[in-house]
Amino acid sequence: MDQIRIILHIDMDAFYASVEIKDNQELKDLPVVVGIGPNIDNYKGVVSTASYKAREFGIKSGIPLSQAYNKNKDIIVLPARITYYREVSNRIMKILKSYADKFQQISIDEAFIDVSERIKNYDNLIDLINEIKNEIYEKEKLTCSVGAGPNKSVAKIASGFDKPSGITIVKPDEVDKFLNPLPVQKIPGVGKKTRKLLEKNGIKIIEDIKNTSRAKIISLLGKSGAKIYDIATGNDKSEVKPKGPRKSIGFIRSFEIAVHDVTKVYQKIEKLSKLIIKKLRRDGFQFKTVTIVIRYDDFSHITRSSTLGSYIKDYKVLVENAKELFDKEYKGEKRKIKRIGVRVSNLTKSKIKQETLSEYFK
Ligand code: TTP
Ligand code: MG
Repeated sequence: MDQIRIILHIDMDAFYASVEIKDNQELKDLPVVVGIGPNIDNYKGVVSTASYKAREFGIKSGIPLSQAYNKNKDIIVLPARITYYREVSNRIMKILKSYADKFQQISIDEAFIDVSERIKNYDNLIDLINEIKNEIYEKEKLTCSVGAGPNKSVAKIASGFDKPSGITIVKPDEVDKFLNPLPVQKIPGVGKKTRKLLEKNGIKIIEDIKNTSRAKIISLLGKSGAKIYDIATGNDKSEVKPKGPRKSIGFIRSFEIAVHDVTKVYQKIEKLSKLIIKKLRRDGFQFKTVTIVIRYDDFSHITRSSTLGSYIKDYKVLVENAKELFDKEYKGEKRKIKRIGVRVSNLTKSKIKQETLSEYFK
């Protein structure tokens, strides 16, 4: 028999907003919104997240700030400080790692930890979860919600079950009872489109998936159907695994004032390419694919890539390719540029011993 697994999913509550509130207690219990966009003081941009107070008015991630303002004229909009949130996140992840047999970060504010080895059964799990929550709260003054179960999807669904600051433990023999009544969109990966498709076939809750054959679900949803069926039936076997090898290296920078001047963009491309080569050399990689990201002053953005004939770690080749991609895209374009990014991917470990960096910055 397979060993019973104990997997936790930890998700910080209203993460960006909570970080802002902990730094300014006067904001506690107020409808706080963290905004991202060109001019958030005038409600131009989007809501990255909303405090739980703001959520009472229907304000949520992804809606325009103007819409949030219409829902509640008293909202307090704060600019996102992503670098700072990342620092806080890194410290939280370090705490989580210290409790884990296996650890997998999923996003800036959520992670899975497998604790099957150190806990062995579900009886004392609540103590461990409280210990984790307390340590995070003591050190960072932030709350999180925790879900626990015998597989990753059950843990993930469970962490969202009792937010904010909830703990939901689903023991192996409770999985069916827990999953059955939930709407299908609770399954990670089931978005609007899939939900509609399932609904059209009379499948609304997870129990309905179970009462349909695996083959039928696959014929409806294609490849992802197999995974969705397995999750619905409590058979998600995927492992908590640490982040895989690095897939890309890239940097993105903003212009203080949007530009139309190509030489200014070139200068940025050169700067970003130097940073990339520096990191590439330090980590011992070569690349094959070059990508640029352009964000215009109207907030739209495009991504363009080209793949070279062989693996390269050369600064000049990178700059030339990035500029070429840029030229192709920007020729005749009237809009100004607000942000430019360069990224290399398709990485392989470089076999040649690391040479001095200065060579690449001549
Ligand atoms: P989430 O964990 O999805 O949301 P949350 O932590 O704000 O709230 P919850 O209590 O429901 O977990 O996302 C984590 C952070 O990622 C969030 O604080 C802000 C950012 N984010 C965006 O910038 N845009 C988005 O559309 C979403 C969903 C999140
Ligand atoms: Mg969260």
